[in-house]
Amino acid sequence: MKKIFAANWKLFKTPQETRQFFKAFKEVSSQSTGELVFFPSAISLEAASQELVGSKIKWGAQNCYHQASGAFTGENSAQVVKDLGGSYILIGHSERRSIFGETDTQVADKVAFVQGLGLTPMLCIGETLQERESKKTFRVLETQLQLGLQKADKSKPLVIAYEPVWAIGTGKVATPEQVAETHTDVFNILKTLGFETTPILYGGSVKPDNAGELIKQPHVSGFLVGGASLEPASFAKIASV
Ligand code: G2H
Repeated sequence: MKKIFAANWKLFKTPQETRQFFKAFKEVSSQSTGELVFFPSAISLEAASQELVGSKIKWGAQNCYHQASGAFTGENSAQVVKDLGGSYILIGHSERRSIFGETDTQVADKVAFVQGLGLTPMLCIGETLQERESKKTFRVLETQLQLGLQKADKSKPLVIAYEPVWAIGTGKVATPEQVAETHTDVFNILKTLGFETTPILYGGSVKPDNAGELIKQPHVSGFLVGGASLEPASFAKIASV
């Protein structure tokens, strides 16, 4: 299966910086045989869509509402992402859950809505440090997947991103052993739920110098990269492992 290398730009990069990134990235990215996906911030999506016309590089939004349009002030429309040529929507990132209070029920509605539009949801799951230390990791991931996928269509594309919350933007990457063990758990949970062919990405402080080891671990189908995706050469290196 083709590896997936996804870039989560969070609230970084203006439209102009987005255009500059892609001009530089196209020069350095030819080594990657994987599927490349970018998640710019909402206001830079149109710039990305214009820069990527005719390219194999995919893109999408970091969040959406579970309806296409209406009186939902401040929300993003996945329908508009689709109309602009986007392919993916990131759903349930830990920052959405912890800062904006997004629940598993909302996540489930978004996953179903995005699949219904013909886009691919990239559903993020992960445990906090406290949950890991109190040996609740498996249960937390199982609950997030059971609830988040309760309305999902098994016949439609879906990607899972496992991101331990304690490894996000902290520089504390999970060890290869932790990644192997937890990705195997996620795979087994997905299998029980009937989603055994779903790619499982790892995210959390992935860098050019740790990507090579992490990609070799069982059930690691690629990466979701934050900080190290903001610079073209750095992300191109990660996407070439
Ligand atoms: C986790 C990740 C990207 P970073 O949020 O989703 O960010 O690679 O900076 O830890």
